[in-house]
Amino acid sequence: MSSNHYDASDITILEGLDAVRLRPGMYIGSTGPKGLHHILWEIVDNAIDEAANGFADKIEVRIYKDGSVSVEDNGRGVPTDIHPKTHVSGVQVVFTQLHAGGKFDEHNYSFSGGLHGVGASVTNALSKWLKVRVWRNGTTYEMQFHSYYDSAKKKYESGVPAGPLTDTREKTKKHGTFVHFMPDDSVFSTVDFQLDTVSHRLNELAFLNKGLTITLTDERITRNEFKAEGEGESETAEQLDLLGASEPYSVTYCYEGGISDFVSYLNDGKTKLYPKPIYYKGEKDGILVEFSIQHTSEFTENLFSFVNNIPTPEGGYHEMGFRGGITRMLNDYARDNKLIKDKDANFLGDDFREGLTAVLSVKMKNVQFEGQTKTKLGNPEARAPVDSVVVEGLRSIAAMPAFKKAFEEMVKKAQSAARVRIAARQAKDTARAKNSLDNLMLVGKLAACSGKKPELNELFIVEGDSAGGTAKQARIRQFQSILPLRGKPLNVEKKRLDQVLANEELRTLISALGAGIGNEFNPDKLNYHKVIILSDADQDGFHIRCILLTFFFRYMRPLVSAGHVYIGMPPLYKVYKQNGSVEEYAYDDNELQEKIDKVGRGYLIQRYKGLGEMSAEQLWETTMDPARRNLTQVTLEDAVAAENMITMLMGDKVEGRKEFLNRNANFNKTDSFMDRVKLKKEDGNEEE
Ligand code: TSJ
Repeated sequence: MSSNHYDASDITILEGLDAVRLRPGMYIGSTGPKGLHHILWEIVDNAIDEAANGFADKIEVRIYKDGSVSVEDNGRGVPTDIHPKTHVSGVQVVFTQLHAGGKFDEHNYSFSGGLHGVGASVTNALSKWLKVRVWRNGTTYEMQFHSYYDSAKKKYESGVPAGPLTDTREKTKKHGTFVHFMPDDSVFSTVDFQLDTVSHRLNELAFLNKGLTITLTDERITRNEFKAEGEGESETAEQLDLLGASEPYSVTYCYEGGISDFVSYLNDGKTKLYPKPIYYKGEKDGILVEFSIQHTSEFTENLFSFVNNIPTPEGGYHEMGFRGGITRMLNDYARDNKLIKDKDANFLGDDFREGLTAVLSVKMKNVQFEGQTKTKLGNPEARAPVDSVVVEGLRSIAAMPAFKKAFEEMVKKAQSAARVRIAARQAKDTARAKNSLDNLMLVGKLAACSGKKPELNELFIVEGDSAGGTAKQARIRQFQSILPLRGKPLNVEKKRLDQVLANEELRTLISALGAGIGNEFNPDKLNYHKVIILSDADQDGFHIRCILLTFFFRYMRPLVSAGHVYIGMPPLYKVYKQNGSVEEYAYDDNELQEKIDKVGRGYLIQRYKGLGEMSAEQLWETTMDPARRNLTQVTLEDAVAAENMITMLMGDKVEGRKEFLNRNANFNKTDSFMDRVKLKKEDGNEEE
């Protein structure tokens, strides 16, 4: 009857995995590209934990030609001994029990949880097959799982062990874990791992885990093919051989400086106020706090925060603690050093944050993520410990002679920021007064909707008066507002708030949105929950889109991080028949071919050079009708990439821009700020 016992425990285990397959969204958010990558991150997180505990310093990720992926670390190896209660190996537990993570790591330093942290069993449940190899105790263990349709039982079996964990008797000194799996194409809408998504995230993880070496190899593409994408030309055959260019594309990330290198990377191409980023790591009340800062000559704040290695673009209590700590310490420092007169007021936090680039990485248990995109830390208990570690860290660094100059520069910058703040306040009051006078004029520009529910309302920012006019005719007045833009708005990169407010086009936009600007931006006051940029699919249109995104990113970041910004995608072509019997729209060249094939003989093609060429009816059915249009949401999933892109595209550092555009022109993906902007670069344009 002992085999019965085994079966029984086996069945409960399988029921767990069946639940995952039944409702994958509950465990990984979606079955789209995000969900697909999620099951890879589940595995990577396990290896990262092992590294964070100090048992591994190398992680290798490999994407194979058949679309499968593997992750290997050089840690202790997943425990292989038989669990006394369940009578199965540790490896089997990890891959067949939901949330098995906690079983082994009670005594370890593990902060998995939150967005990821559903466990490796979820990856197993959603894979066609999964193979594990563990090097441990001087030998090599192997185990396999698979998922298949059982026609006798008329149901899907998920993540079933093909056999028990076996000792292959292959002696080795090696230790570590290797997991190789094939995502199930009957679960996911796409099983195509995106090289740029995977490499961005691994790069980020390398920054966040100082000294950890992460290698990514993509066997689907050679080094030369990768290079050619970036440069538009390739080497001769002999040159290729010398470079090993026919080898698979491979990249290694390792940062001895950790998040301090991260800050240097973010500030690449900017003018720094002091040469080296400041770095500190401390712990308080069970919360680990690591931060690095460096000021530049720019005017906006750039804080990239993470909780348990997960980006938190919507901020939260850790950011509040961080900002509070900086303000408190620097005001104290300024007073102690007589940089503020006894009778003068303290600096405001904003003054210290002008031109600040910072990375904050917090590690804690029981994280609560909140916000529109669940990327905001909702644990109030994080605030005070972060604040106090920041104060303690900055104090100890300020006491070091080598950093004296840096702190003096910070206060100097704050002094100039404070001066401008006072001037800007006056400019803003004028702008406000002017705006109220302008309101009548504004009505002329903005065709406001009649509905009063911001969550339903949409604001279309349309390039050009003529397209603006068409959009006004096409819209549904109840919930769609149209704001036509005359010419190009001001490029706000490197502009101060007072200069931004002096620009009429942007003022109109700010007042239409109704939520303020800069640090006073309040998303609760927004008049529109969808802000849709509608520009032509040409160079100028791309540039206008970049300018608007830069404006939102620099001065209304919560608008972007909460997912309120969208890019409207007008079609590039219409394929039709003379007699009017067929009309098909195509949004890119591939689709054009599809539509031509679909329409058959005797078709005509119209190429739209701009929105202005469309009739109201065409604009409505292709671009504005919620049921048929093709909107792309701009999100801050990759705020770091967005930051780099903006510095590169919109700033004054020209070098690198062309290569950057070429490199990114071929990716055609769906959900980050970058990608949106990448779409337009289809023609490989450099603007300006
Ligand atoms: F979860 C997983 F199986 F998918 C996976 C786990 C995948 C990969 C690539 C690595 C790992 C992993 C797990 N690497 N290292 C570990 N370590 C343990 O599981 C481990 C080893 C020893 C002990 C111990 O207390 O002796 C504890 C743990 C958690």
